[in-house]
Amino acid sequence: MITVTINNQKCEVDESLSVLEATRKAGINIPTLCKMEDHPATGACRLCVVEVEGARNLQAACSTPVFEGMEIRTRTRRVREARKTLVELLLSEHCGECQTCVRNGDCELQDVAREMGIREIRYPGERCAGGIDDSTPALTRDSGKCIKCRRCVTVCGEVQGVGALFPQGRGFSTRIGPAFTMDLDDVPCVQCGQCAAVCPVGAINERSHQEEVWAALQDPGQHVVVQTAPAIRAALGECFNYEPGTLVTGKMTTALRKLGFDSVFDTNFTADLTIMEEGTELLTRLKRLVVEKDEAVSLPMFTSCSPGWIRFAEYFYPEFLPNISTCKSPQQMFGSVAKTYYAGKLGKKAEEITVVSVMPCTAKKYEAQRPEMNDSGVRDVDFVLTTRELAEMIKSAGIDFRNLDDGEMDAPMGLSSGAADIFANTGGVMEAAIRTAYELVTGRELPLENLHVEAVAGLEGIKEASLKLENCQPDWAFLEGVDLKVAAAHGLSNARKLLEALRSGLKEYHFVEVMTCPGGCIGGGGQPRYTDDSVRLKRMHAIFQEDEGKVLRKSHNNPQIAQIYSEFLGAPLGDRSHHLLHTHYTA
Ligand code: HC0
Repeated sequence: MITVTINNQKCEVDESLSVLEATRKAGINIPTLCKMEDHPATGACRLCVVEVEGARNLQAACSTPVFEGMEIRTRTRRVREARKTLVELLLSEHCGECQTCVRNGDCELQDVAREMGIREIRYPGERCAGGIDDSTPALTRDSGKCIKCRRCVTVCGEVQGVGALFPQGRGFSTRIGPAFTMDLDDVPCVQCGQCAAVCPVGAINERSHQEEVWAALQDPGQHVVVQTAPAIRAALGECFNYEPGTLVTGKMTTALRKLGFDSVFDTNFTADLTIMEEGTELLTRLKRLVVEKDEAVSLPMFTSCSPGWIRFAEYFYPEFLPNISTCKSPQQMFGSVAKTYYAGKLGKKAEEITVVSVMPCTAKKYEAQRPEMNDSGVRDVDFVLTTRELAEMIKSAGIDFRNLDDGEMDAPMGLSSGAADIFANTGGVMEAAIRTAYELVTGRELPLENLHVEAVAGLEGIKEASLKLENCQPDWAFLEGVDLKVAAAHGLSNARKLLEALRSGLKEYHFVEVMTCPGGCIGGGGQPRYTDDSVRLKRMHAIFQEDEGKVLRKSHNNPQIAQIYSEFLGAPLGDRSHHLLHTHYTA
């Protein structure tokens, strides 16, 4: 520890801290529009300037380390005027249009301008070159609103390992975007929306589907079905001032009914269905390897539920496409069974059902419009709302979310196990699969108090586990003694590391889970802003709480899953399942 003086107060601080971190620990908030928790400083916005005794110029607090005896002043007239001028200059070139901006009321630039008491633009002049890029189904970019903070550049390049966005030009002419000012759809953007999740202003957002959903809800000829992803229930509350990690499953269900959805169902139901299909597929691949000695079988098998990951593999690692499970994601399985199985129960045609998804992920908007996702005969999922969009719809409908009673989801696609809940967390699909595979293969029940696979839980980028299969049931005797090796990666730069290790032969696994976003879906690009590791951990904890609070905790024990197989699908990987629930990907 070292001693520094902050605004004439002596403080003991860790010598590894920056001035920004040290002042925050001392309870002093310094504004910044570029620094992100969990990422090194870029010093791009300069809004965090402070005076340091002995230094001629003001110093950026985010990128200045503390030292013994340092004297820091955070609120002198010189500091306040410099910060105010910086914000005024940003506002002078920013195409704000605050009243009509999608970020009105949720904009970090608006917040600092208000906190600094800025009431006029003192330097009116040339505005940044605007330009809307709405080339992708998931995201829209508005360059005129960009403040060049470079947060999107950091997450796209370093966290996701994609590098679709970077700064070009200098000074006033600097543009952040794809190379040669191309559109996002022209470059290998995976549409994960992590850029939109960190953008402090309205420069990158999800493409809104709210108006289309309102129109469907008003259409008497449509039966409008909604499904909610596992991660929504642990984050939606943040839009209504609940602490991160507050579960709002029941209130969310009631709010969806009040919005006018005819049936309120759960993507978790098809997460359970995924475990049945994907587990069967994995065991089939293992049988080909072990019994038939088929060296051509593609192992490890990768999970297929995260559409940003699918796009990433298609762009960067097409040789691994045969390794990706043929299972559609739970979102897409839901759409195809809603428009066939459920439509049949209602006596309706697929065309008379509108399927709306609420997802934490912007890439789900892209996934829903992929040409192969129409096995019901029409588009399986019509519209995808992010968590943020659902919150906006609830607010604009005047629903008092905090005072809603808890509701229950409908049958026959609203019941799910705790194994489906944990799909939302990195490592969760793997754990859910292990819960079922272990019981099916060994015939032994896993005790409820011992379900978690600690080795694949948590925020470490790549996690590994192995499971020795012993005393297998006669049908699975070929797996006797097999050491099942599994791994889970989240954040695409971690997926890239794992794929490189596989490619070079450094690692070998049987089954690998890849989730596009850091932390898994709980950290999706459509979740409430702002998400850092502390928020991710709280949401993950809430998801485990949801799982642990259920009587039903294993996918194969879900009676509605048994019902859909007996009434409609037949068996996992059977003909109808194959047609409705599976697909394949090509580069
Ligand atoms: Fe996910 Fe999913 S768990 S991708 O992260 O598998 O978005 O929450 O809905 O489809 O179930 C997202 C979350 C889902 C799907 C499920 C999977």
